Amino acid sequence: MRRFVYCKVVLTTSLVWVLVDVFLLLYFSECNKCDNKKDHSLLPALRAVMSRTHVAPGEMGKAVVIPKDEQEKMKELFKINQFNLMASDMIALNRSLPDVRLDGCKTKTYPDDLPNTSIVIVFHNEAWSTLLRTIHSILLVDDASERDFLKKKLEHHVATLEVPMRILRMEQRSGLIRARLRGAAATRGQVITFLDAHCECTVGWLEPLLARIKEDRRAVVCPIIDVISDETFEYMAGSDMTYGGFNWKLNFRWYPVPQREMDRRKGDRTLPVRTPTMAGGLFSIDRTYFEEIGTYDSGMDIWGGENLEMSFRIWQCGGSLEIVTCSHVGHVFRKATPYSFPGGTGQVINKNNRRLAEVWMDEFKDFFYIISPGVVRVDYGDVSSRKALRESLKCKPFSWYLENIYPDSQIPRRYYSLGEVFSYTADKEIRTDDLCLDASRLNGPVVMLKCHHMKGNQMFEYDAERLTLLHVNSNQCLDMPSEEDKMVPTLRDCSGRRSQQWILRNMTLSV
Ligand code: UD2
Ligand code: MN
Repeated sequence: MRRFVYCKVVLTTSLVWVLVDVFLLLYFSECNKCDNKKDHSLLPALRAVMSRTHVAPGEMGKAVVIPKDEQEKMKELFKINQFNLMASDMIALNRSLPDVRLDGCKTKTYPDDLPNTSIVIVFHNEAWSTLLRTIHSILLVDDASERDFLKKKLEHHVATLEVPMRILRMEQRSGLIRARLRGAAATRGQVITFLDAHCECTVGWLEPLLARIKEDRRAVVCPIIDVISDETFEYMAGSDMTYGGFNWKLNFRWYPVPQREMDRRKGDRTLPVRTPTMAGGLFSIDRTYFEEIGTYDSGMDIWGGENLEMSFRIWQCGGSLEIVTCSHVGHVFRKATPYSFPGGTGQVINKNNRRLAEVWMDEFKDFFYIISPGVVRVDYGDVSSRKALRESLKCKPFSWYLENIYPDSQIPRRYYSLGEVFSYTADKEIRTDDLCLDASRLNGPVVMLKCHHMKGNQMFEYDAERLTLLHVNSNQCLDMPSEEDKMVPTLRDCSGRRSQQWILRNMTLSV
């Protein structure tokens, strides 16, 4: 079944018309559980909460606490979407949220002739209240300015608007990547803004995104993603001091913004952060640039991988990916997925990851294959058209990306060897993902600890003739485990014994 929601909202500010095309690309499968109208009257819970707080639940982004006697029902309802549906349903669709921006953002001004944007929201079995709150907050967003006449007056104006909405239904479950492609193809705005279906936009979220694209059409921009608690729907500001990375398993991860990026911005935290990767759900991109850079890989199924694929592609092919720290949008982060993955979760994600590794990562894909050995058996289909895209856009190699965009990556740009388990890096660490072999005691066992990049206890010197790994700090050699070491490799005085000889595989640099 296909259903598309299209709604067009025209908002006026004093000087400009802001045109917002809101597209909702919906996917529904036959599903009885997703009908939230089934018998779960919220009245008792609502009354209890309101009598305690005197304000409507969730206002100003506050947590909703469900009374004790409703908690059984709450737990039941949680399973439908993997978030607290009871709390969500109690919160107004246009609840108020705190202004969580940095002070320096509140006084920024933007050009009057910002590009307009279409907003594409794909969803599969989304809850009614979270979806509507997403749409509603988009409308609120556009009255983002702090001018008085844009408050009550505009609210009344919006209430009188005829909001045409188009709903497209995908014929079959297509996954978020192909659903977004479908939505994007139907947009007419100068910019496309993608959102998940359980978001809440805060004051002033859109202008800084559009302004950055106006400055540079090859900038792909993300807001700071604030956290809406899956348990209480409390709204919590995300940090401007984290940016996107990934580990050897190709999981997206947040990491602290490194000093070099703070320095580049001369310490001004209101300036966009250049981020190696994006979370994937919330971003704006110039519509023609989206086409030019190869939209998405339509060979990817259901969920996962498209965010890294797009991140690598943007950087390697001449664009930039940024977190615009003056823009805040909330998102309900869930601990588990509420919907099925036809074909199996692992299978789907591994297939998508293989596609991106094969096309974009060059020899560095081996880090992914080494940490998840089973993956090489997953069929990833045909990637020849994506390789041709990379060719035609004359994109840079992955080593360039690691060196220039993501030098703090868990994947070392320079390494001597990549064996069955570990890599031996140019920094002389013996490393797997973000863990390094570490020894702190003479004659002691080695352990895996978080890599600290300070050499010290994590530095091993390889001697290619004697085949030894010398732990420089202790001047001892890495020795094979024996019974009494409980099978853990140990440091011992260097003796030249066979048990101290290590062969590094696939040497790429000479030690
Ligand atoms: C994150 C992203 C998400 C996507 C995903 C990797 C954020 C906040 N979210 O996971 O956008 O990049 O990583 O793929 O950055 N959906 C469909 N059809 C499906 C499955 C999902 O339309 O078959 C919709 C779903 O209803 C939601 C959106 O796609 O609106 C993203 O799915 P999610 O919320 O489960 O993903 P999330 O936030 O865990
Ligand atoms: Mn989501």
